[in-house]
Amino acid sequence: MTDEVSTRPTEGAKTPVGRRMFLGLVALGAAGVAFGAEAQKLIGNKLGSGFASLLPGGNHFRIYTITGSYPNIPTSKYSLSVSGMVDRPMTLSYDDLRALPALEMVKGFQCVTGWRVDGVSWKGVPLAHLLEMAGPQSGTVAVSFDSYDHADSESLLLAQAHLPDVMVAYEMYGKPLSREHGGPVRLVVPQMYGYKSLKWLSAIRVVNDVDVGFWEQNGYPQNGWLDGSTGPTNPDPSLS
Ligand SMILES: Nc1nc2c(c(=O)[nH]1)N[C@H]1C(S)=C(S)[C@@H](COP(=O)(O)O)O[C@H]1N2
Ligand SMILES: [Mo]
Repeated sequence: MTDEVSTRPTEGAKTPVGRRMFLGLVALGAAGVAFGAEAQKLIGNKLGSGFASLLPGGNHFRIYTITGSYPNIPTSKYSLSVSGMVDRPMTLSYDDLRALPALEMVKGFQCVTGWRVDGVSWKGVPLAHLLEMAGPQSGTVAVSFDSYDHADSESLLLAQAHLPDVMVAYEMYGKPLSREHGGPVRLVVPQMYGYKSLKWLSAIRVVNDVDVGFWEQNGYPQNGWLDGSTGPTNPDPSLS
């Protein structure tokens, strides 16, 4: 338990400012349960791109890991399962993924703790394409994501998961995605805060209920829209 508490703010473990901001955000997140959209707006204002400019060392990534280490998965051993309530469950190898029609995009990346990186180029497969291949069954509402770190987890509403820029990425800046950044394969959700972009992606599961992910259990909003981005949101106010 002690270990759990100390690993919670790991998002900012290497950046003391980030750690303080994280703890502040947990408080704001708790307020979010009570005040919903208002609190989320407050989070956006306090920690949005404007705030990022006040932090030292802008425009570069911080490397985050809940566990304190990075899973080591050779591409030859990598596999991604797409399962749950789907008509065609599948397991894809790294080569399978690379053989699918690829999407390339350049997007900003922003963490709730305030840092932001502009112009990040990614290459991968649109999540919508994988979902189409697997065939979500009727009555399903969300997609859950698991990590090879066995610690982080995330989820998106099915409608959010179908946004055209939500990507299962295997390249960053024109090179194979590095281990630190979640390689061989991570999720990238450019219109939401960075915590939604789960690293070391191991499984995609189509489900009929929202699984509350790691960061959400620690106070981050389920709908992690960046300031200025909106889209389908969960109607359950406790998951706003
Ligand atoms: N598996 C896993 N994925 C993760 C995290 C993590 O700790 N573990 N941190 C999240 C957070 S809070 C952010 S801001 C981004 C940071 O991505 P980076 O480590 O590539 O900079 O990864 C997200 N995905
Ligand atoms: Mo983050």
